[in-house]
Amino acid sequence: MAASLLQSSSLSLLLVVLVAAASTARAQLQYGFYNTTCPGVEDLVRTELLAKFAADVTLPAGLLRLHFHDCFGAGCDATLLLKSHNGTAQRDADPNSTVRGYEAIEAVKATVEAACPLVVSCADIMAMAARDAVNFTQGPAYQVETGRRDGNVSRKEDALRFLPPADGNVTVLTHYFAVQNLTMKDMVVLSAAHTLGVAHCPSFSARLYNYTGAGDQDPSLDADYAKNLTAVCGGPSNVASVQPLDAVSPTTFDLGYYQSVATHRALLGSDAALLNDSLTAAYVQFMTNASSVDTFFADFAVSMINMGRIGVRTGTDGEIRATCQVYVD
Ligand code: HEM
Ligand SMILES: *[C@@H]1O[C@H](CO)[C@@H](O)[C@H](O)[C@H]1NC(C)=O
Ligand SMILES: *[C@@H]1O[C@H](CO)[C@@H](O)[C@H](O)[C@H]1NC(C)=O
Ligand SMILES: *[C@@H]1O[C@H](CO)[C@@H](O)[C@H](O)[C@H]1NC(C)=O
Ligand SMILES: *[C@@H]1O[C@H](CO)[C@@H](O)[C@H](O)[C@H]1NC(C)=O
Ligand SMILES: *[C@@H]1O[C@H](CO)[C@@H](O)[C@H](O)[C@H]1NC(C)=O
Ligand SMILES: *[C@@H]1O[C@H](CO)[C@@H](O)[C@H](O)[C@H]1NC(C)=O
Ligand SMILES: *[C@@H]1O[C@H](CO)[C@@H](O)[C@H](O)[C@H]1NC(C)=O
Ligand SMILES: *[C@@H]1O[C@H](CO)[C@@H](O)[C@H](O)[C@H]1NC(C)=O
Ligand SMILES: *[C@@H]1O[C@H](CO)[C@@H](O)[C@H](O)[C@H]1NC(C)=O
Ligand SMILES: *[C@@H]1O[C@H](CO)[C@@H](O)[C@H](O)[C@H]1NC(C)=O
Ligand SMILES: CC(=O)N[C@H]1CO[C@H](CO)[C@@H](O)[C@@H]1O
Repeated sequence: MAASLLQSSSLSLLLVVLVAAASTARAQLQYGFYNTTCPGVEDLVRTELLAKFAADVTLPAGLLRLHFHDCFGAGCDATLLLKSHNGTAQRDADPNSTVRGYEAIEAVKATVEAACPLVVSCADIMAMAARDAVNFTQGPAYQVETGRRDGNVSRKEDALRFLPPADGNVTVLTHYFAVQNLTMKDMVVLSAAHTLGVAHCPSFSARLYNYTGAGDQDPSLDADYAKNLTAVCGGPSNVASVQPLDAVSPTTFDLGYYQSVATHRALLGSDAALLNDSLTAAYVQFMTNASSVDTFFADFAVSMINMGRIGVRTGTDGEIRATCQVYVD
C-alpha cells in the first residue's frame, strides 16, 4: 500500500499521458542554458542568495513560495513580479498578499544585469532561487533547467483561478495540479515545501473557529495543537500572527512536514487533507520513517523540475527585462 504513489501504479496511464504532454516544454528548457552567454551566472545567484539567507533564515521559504506562485499563476514567466497601478496584476490577488522575497529577486537580478546585461530572465533567477533555498535549508541539491523568458502580461484573475485553496481536499488539490500538467504525486510531494515557512491566522483559522458553521473545530486537529493555535490567533479576526507550517523544524527542509501531518498537527486544511485519501495518506506514512528521506529528496527534485516547466516561454516568446518589477499599466 505504501508503495502505491511511490510507484504510481494506479496512475500509470495518466502519467504516460502527462509525461508525454510535459516533454513538449522540456525540449525547450536546458541545463546550463547560459553556459556561454552568461558563464557562472548560477554561482553568482547562489553566492548572493546564501548571504541573504544567512541574514534572514525565513527568506528561503519566501523564495520557494514565490516560484510556486509564479509558475501556477500563468506559467513560470516572472509575471508574478510585474506591478499594476490599478491593482490588476497577479501580485494584487489575495493569495499573493503574503508572498515574500520580491526585493531579494530584484537585488539578484541587478547583480546579474551588471555581469550580463539583458541575457538572464527573471523567471530563471526565480527557479534558481527556489533551488538554492531548498539546498540552503539542508534539502536536496538538484540542477535547474534554464532558458525561460519573461512574460509582460500579469492578470489578477490568473492567480485567483490557478492557485489552490488552503481548505481544499485531495480531489480539489489534485485538480489544481492536473490543470498545470502535474500529477497527484507531484501534489503530495510539493506540499512538503510546507516543511519551511509560516502561515498567517486567516489561512487556517476556519479550522479553529466555526469549521462547519456550528461554532466547531476541524475534528482532525490534534487537541493540544489546536489549543496552541487558538492561543496564538486569539480569535477569528487576527490577521497579523503567524504559525510555522511545520512546527517540528520550521527552517529545515526535512521530513518534519510529513511527521506534522501524520500526527494531526498539519496547519492548513490542505495539508491535513492528505490523510483523508488512501494514496496520499500512504505516501505521508511512508515519509514519517527517517530512512525515507532519500526517496523524499529525489521525489522533491523531480517534482520541482516538473513545476518549473509550467507554461514556460522559450525561444523568441517573451522578453528579457532589465528589471523584474516593472509596471505594466
Ligand atoms: C498544495 C497546495 C498548496 C496550498 C493550498 C498552499 C497554501 C499555502 C498557504 C495558505 C500558505 C500560507 C500563506 C500565509 O498565510 O501567509 C502557504 C505558505 C507557503 N507555501 Fe504553500 N500551498 C500549496 C502548495 C505549495 C507548493 C507547491 C509550494 C512550493 C513548492 C509551497 C510553498 C509554500 C511556502 C514555502 C510557504 C511559506 C511562505 C512563507 O513563510 O512566507 N506551497 N501555502
Ligand atoms: C499542458 O500540456 C499541454 C499539452 O502539451 C499543453 O498544451 C499545455 O500548455 C500544458 N499546460 C501547462 C500549464 O503547461
Ligand atoms: C552546460 O554545461 C554543463 C556542464 O558542463 C553541461 O552539463 C550542460 O549540458 C551544458 N549546457 C549547455 C546548454 O551547453
Ligand atoms: C548544497 O548544499 C550542500 C551542503 O548542504 C553543499 O555541499 C552543496 O555544494 C550544495 N549544492 C548546491 C548545488 O548548491
Ligand atoms: C472535495 O471538495 C469538493 C468541493 O468542496 C466536494 O465537491 C467533494 O465532494 C469533496 N470530495 C471529497 C472526497 O470529500
Ligand atoms: C479530512 O477529514 C476530517 C475528518 O477526519 C475532516 O474533518 C476534514 O474536513 C477533512 N478535510 C478536508 C479538507 O476535506
Ligand atoms: C458560524 O457560521 C455560521 C454559518 O456561516 C454563522 O451563521 C454563525 O454566525 C457563525 N458563528 C460564529 C460564532 O461566527
Ligand atoms: C504547544 O505549545 C507548547 C508550548 O510552546 C509546546 O511545548 C507543545 O509542544 C505544543 N504542543 C503541540 C501539540 O503543538
Ligand atoms: C523504516 O524503513 C526501514 C527501511 O525500509 C524499515 O526497515 C523499517 O521497518 C521502517 N520502520 C518503520 C517504523 O516502518
Ligand atoms: C509583450 O511581449 C510581446 C512579445 O512576447 C510583444 O509583442 C509585446 O509588444 C510586448 N508588450 C509590451 C507592452 O511590452
Ligand atoms: C487597469 O489599467 C489597464 C491599462 O491601463 C486597463 O486596460 C484596465 O482596464 C484597468 N483596469 C481597471 C480595473 O481599472
Ligand atoms: C506584494 C503585493 O503586491 N501584495 C499584494 C497582494 O494582494 C493584496 C490584495 O489582495 C495586496 O494588498 C498586496 O499588496
